[in-house]
Amino acid sequence: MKKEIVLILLKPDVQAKGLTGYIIDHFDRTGLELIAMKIVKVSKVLAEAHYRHLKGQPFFGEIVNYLQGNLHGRQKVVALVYGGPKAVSVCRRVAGATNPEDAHLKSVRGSVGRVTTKGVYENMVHVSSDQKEARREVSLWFSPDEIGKDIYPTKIETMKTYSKKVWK
Ligand code: DAT
Ligand code: MG
Repeated sequence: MKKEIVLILLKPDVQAKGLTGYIIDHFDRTGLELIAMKIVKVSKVLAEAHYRHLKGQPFFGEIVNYLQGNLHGRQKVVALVYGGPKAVSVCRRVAGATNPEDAHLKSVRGSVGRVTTKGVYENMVHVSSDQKEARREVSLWFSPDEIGKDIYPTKIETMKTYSKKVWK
């Protein structure tokens, strides 16, 4: 069976509620391969790029705010890449429906998500919707050398001037 790749994000309320391990456990128990994982501080630019296809929706500002952690005082997201047969549909089932009130009760969103009185879907996880989106999202959140295997084509770029933060 053809293997798929999926990007999962644990949104900042997952850490604020102490549910990081609980939620990763749900995805891990699927038997899919955990390919990469890291913690990311989410800039506005990154959050807007992630949700760029939803620009123009009335809730765009709120979901960018939510992903950045501005609603929960934790400016961090856990990003994971899983791979395996039917990874997208398997992980979307684990996550549950977009609106936590519609999500089945044993799903992540159905069990620990909520809709705020302001109407924000605090649905705790992002899961890629298809293989095209997964590639765009994984490329946005991870560099090739953060992923142990070549899941997408890479190239070598030689920089003339290059500076980066290193340990003192
Ligand atoms: P999903 O995250 O299930 O793939 P999506 O990609 O359509 O859903 O939307 C991205 C996020 O935007 C979603 O996680 C929650 C928010 N959202 C979507 N539809 C919404 C709505 N009608 N009202 C409020 N927030 C919404
Ligand atoms: Mg989506």
